[in-house]
Amino acid sequence: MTRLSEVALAGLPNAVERPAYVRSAVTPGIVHLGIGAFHRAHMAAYVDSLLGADPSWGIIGASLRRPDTRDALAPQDFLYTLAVRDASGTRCRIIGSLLDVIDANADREGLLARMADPQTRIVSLTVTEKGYCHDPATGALDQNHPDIRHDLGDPANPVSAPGMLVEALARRKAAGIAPFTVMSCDNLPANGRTVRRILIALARLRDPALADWLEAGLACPSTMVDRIVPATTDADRAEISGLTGREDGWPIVTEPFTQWVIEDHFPLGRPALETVGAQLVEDVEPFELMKLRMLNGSHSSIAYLGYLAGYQHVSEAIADPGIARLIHGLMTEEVMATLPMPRADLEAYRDALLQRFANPALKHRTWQIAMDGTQKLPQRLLGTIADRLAEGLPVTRAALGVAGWMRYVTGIDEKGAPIDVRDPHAARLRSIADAAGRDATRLADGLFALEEVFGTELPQHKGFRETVTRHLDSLFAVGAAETVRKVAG
Ligand code: CS2
Repeated sequence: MTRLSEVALAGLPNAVERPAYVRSAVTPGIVHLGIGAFHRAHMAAYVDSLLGADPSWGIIGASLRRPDTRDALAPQDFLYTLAVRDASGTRCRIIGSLLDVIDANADREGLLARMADPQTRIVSLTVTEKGYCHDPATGALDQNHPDIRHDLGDPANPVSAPGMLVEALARRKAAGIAPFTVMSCDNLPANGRTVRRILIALARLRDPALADWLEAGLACPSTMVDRIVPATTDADRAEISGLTGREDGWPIVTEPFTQWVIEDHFPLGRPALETVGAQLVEDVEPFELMKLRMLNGSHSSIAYLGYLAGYQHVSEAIADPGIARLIHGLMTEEVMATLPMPRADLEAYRDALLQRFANPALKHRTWQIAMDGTQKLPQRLLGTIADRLAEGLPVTRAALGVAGWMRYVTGIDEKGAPIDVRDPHAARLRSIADAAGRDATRLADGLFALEEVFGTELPQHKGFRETVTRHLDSLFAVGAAETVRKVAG
């Protein structure tokens, strides 16, 4: 079968959408760090929609860890297929906004030079929660993170995303070029403020004058990003090739829904994203809080409890009436009261989420969402819990999500089979779990002591500890499906 490429765009089936602009006229204006599936289904698609009107915002992607995206896309001129899928079928679109992918490990200088180039006006990021090298409970830079220690020792050859950004910004300062705008597109609370705090803290450890320069001129608009993008499978590849008649080294599958809310603060300019469906607003934080607590809080709860109950995919887990009731109740009875939006809007948002989770065509693995729990729990579940406890309100369902995580990280499922627990702190989780065995109190105590996850205040709340421990005990005794039924009512 012919490989997808510029030349092979000719002759694609009519149903396949393709770039509506002359690709050779596109120039790079954006560098994107973390060129994974999410970015390629989200921001790259928005940018693709506007390059016809303004070709100055092409994207240069960068992988900080692995060469696999570059290897897959270079032979096809960095084109790829975005397949939008629901129960009614699959629609394919070829995305052309990605002009190149730099593998940072192979060409660190090339990447830094590209970021320092005046043509680059925005550096955006999807490096996942752990890529920020911060303390998830406080949002502060983790100065003891091995990558940060490396980057402080050898600032010109950074390995972390913050180190890369600060070095590129230092080069711009030295050359008299204004800072690029840093746009985080990760699921972190106040992601703009958070990345700004981290970058300035790191710069200050290197060079106070650099930190002052950034304080004065670095713009980091916050964003709320939303689109569900499961990892691509071999079955996806086969289906997509069948539809396009082209071999694609790494197509992406996603849902029809997409949302992007962006704070409008781009001193060096920005693409007209409002013309292609993004919402540009003054203050993103209420949207972010809503999305993290409603969508991602539900997602993580479904992931841990659903995995333990034996469900491989979100759509199967949410088809279980107990899980559906739990998640409906979590959003309605526990999360909504912590959010500033009108109740009716939140109910409509909840109903749309339940439908999106049920999309049977997506095959979103519970295991995928279960990854990196130590980095995700604070903003997804613990924020809701802290706000409610401060008001003296119950947290039964959210606490079950936390207990589900605790049970999951023991690394042994309900049938006694091993769980592949992926987390930057996997080894610590493992040793806490091994020491506790199936003793719920010991396990909960051991995990509550992880300050970077739970902070210092939450673990002191006796009622919360007891609720989580009781749920955890039940998860050990009767399993996830039965515990969920009991708690969901
Ligand atoms: C998911 C998110 O993997 C996860 O942790 O909860 O990637 C989720 O699918 C997106 O945030 C949806 O916008």
